[in-house]
Amino acid sequence: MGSSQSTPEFVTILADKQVELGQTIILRCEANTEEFTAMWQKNNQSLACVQDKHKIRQIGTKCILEIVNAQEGDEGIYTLNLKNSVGSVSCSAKVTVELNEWRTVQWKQGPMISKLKSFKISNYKVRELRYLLYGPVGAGKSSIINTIKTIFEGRQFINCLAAAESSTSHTIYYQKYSVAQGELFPFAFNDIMGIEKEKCEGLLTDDIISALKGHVIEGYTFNSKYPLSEGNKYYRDNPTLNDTMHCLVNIIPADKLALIKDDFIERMKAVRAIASKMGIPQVVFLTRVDRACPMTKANLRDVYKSKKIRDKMRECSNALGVPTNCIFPVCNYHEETGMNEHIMLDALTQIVHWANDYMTKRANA
Ligand SMILES: Nc1nc2c(ncn2[C@@H]2O[C@H](COP(=O)(O)OP(=O)(O)OP(=O)(O)O)[C@@H](O)[C@H]2O)c(=O)[nH]1
Ligand SMILES: [Mg+2]
Repeated sequence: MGSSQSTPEFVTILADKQVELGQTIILRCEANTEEFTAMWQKNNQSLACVQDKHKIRQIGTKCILEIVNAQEGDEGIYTLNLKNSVGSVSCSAKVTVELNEWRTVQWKQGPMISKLKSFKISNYKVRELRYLLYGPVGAGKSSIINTIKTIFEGRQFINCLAAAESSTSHTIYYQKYSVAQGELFPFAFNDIMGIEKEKCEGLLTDDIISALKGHVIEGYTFNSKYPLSEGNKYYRDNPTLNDTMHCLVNIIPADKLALIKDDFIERMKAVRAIASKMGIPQVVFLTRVDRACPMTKANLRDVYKSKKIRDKMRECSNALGVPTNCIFPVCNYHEETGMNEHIMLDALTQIVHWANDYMTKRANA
């Protein structure tokens, strides 16, 4: 009379798993009875078992799911449901598959700095390769200069005032920042007023183009209503190769990519189109990666293993039309992150060559 069966219960539950690409994922748990039917699900759908990939086993009260050769597509929430005639019970676990490093970096700071310091610009008349940093307000333009100067000059540099979070541009003067330690390093940066969110005011596209061409003289205060024009004392009529920019560096905050996309991308694209016409190399520095990815924040060396950052780079590439090999995730010096030279040095090592190639082409034109 009646059944002695009761709803199955878990004695041990599934544990979250983090594995490396290619490893075997083993999910296991144990019930208090053998009398149940087990059903595995992935992301709330019945698990579609693939031969030689998924192995489902039940050994007495134990349930095991093995997934061999872990790939990104194997990530998800796995649920095991145990059911008998009386009732059912389920438990879930998250599976994460770590990527291999998708960009290799030389993690030795000393040789990277020496190489950059001894880099010879191919035209002796050009003292520094010039980089124009351009991007939305608060993207981290000033912080990039501070970080670079701190790395190369060996002390924390804060002259290039980095702003507290705000929606209006903190940098309003056009300034050149050289880098020197005894002698000059072969690169200099111009930090320009950001593009502002509200009413899309801020730096006019015409001014950015003038800056790229070397017409803007340092000390000029940008005016969001009127572009700099000939006749102004800050307008350089005949810029030389020392005045023109040799590389456009678009600065995009990784943690705010979704927010800026609609508002600014069209403007940035317009500037890019003109820079392309001029043949100027263009790259993207994806800043604030520590804010966009907790794994990267915990260890900046994991930046090139982070799926979040890789996806941000793809998103950025699609939005701006810049190939991903020209996008560099960087992290600026910040009280939360401390110093983080390697990824910045890696980015610089790449872009000095591209700027030098452009300058050489211009010199020979
Ligand atoms: N956590 C973190 N914070 C950053 C990073 N880069 C910049 N910040 C912070 O973001 C804020 C804005 O940085 P700025 O360097 O002033 O940005 P900007 O692009 O020069 O801004 P405007 O001159 O106003 O256009 C500051 O509070 C910085 O400390 C980064 O890589 N990580
Ligand atoms: Mg600034």
